[in-house]
Amino acid sequence: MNIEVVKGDITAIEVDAIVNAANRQLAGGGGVDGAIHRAGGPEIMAACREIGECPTGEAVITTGGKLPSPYVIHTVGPVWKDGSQREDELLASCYRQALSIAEKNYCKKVAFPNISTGVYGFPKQRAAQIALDTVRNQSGYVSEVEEVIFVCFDQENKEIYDSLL
Ligand code: AR6
Repeated sequence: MNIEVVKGDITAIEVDAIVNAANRQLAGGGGVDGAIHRAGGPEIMAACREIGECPTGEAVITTGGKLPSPYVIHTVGPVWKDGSQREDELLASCYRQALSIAEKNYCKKVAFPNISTGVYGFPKQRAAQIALDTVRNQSGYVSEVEEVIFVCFDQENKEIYDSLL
């Protein structure tokens, strides 16, 4: 599996599936979630309403609506408290579950945002290490997924990912 890091807006990227950092209600919100729903149009929200909710650490898939990528995989990251609330495990689960859904839908290229590192307050360095370790560990189990792109929106995350890679 090829792993790449870019800086930019995930809604502008053309892959098979982009991942959304959603909330459990799949209700839309700010950050990357807001950007994805704005750019993809109402079809994505309609599909989310049909699904209902998504527990923390799990993932669901919808159309990408008007986005350049045909699918959005919505995953719900943990809210950071103090590290003792299974935050690491739940964040790793987001990456694992999203990759597993990508695999089932024959997605070759998947783009991830830096889940939980915005409003949900997960420490960025710690989140990046978990993201990279989890994706690398899963690469042996997902044969359809050939490329994972980490799309960093802020410079700090981009520098962290570059240094870890
Ligand atoms: N493309 C890529 N990354 C982005 C973009 C974008 N267009 N916009 C922001 N980011 P956040 P969370 C980065 O807050 O912490 C929402 O309201 C951002 O810089 O979007 O998982 C949901 O509805 C940060 O590094 O998600 C939930 O309620 C990363 O995306 C809640 O926020 C994640 O920040 C989820 O919080």
